Amino acid sequence: MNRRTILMSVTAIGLALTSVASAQGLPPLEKKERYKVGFSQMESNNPWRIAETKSFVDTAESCNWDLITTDAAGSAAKQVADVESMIAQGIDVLFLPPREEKPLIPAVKRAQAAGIPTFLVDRSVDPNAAVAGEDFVAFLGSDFIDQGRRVAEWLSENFEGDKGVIVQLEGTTGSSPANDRKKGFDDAIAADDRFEIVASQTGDFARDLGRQVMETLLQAHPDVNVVYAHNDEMAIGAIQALELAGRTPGEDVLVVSIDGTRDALQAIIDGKMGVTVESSPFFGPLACEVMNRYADGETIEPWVQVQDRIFTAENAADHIDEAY
Ligand code: GYE
Repeated sequence: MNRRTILMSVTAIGLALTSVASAQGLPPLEKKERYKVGFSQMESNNPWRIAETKSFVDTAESCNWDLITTDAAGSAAKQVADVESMIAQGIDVLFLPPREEKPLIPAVKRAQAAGIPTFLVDRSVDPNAAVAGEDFVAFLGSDFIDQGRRVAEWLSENFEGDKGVIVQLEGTTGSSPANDRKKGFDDAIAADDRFEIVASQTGDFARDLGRQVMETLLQAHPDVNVVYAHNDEMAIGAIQALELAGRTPGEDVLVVSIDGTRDALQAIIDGKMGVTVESSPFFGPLACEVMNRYADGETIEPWVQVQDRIFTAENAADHIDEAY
């Protein structure tokens, strides 16, 4: 073999490897001493988001990450731009919690086109527009439909009245947890004919908006006796609105929600809230483990599912010290 044939065979092997990777649609991740990692946070206006970012920052050293974090301040357009800027900075891997299901698709596709393996964390994208295992490596997160279903089942078992008049505070419109927590709850609660959902409106996963929306809905539906909030921050906002209106959460209104924040566990201990189904923000260690498996050449399951606990008056005090 002369030098030219060696070169040609090396090129052929290179081409073959590239075509294997692109046949699977996923860019490979080379094993390295250190990785330049991007984490594109969507906003930092609640304890859940802050705990998630901190989990990535705390994992960086032990996972050999040079970590770049951004904060899109609640704007999907800025989150797309943040991802583009990380691509320009030459990240090896992207961890992305897409604020909404559709607007972040271009960011996912651009990262893939730039050869950057992308893992969606905590929220997913529209499965008709981008597919795990093809357009991005995997989704790491909870089963939101199941979370909504578990809240409905707890409510059905623990509500003592004859008629449950429910107000639902939805998360960010167009986000995967808002879509799925609504679906899981609505489908399951329909099985118990004591309940009626009289209003369902977005509070954007934010405490203050949750409070404002609850104030308005209370005027239209003074007979409400159940509030289902898609996250704890809105549940706490709703409790504030109820108290301001002279109601007694925990006595004349049952408040139920999802996440497991410190304030929610305290509200359960204080008897103001009935249940919160866990949705953990501590993704750093899981992200590290899955990234290393991918770098080792393993095929990653399209959905790396997180198992969630449930917090009620029975166990809230046991878990408040580890809460955020
Ligand atoms: O429940 C909420 C946050 O995407 C699972 O987003 C997450 C949700 C979480 O803002 O508090």
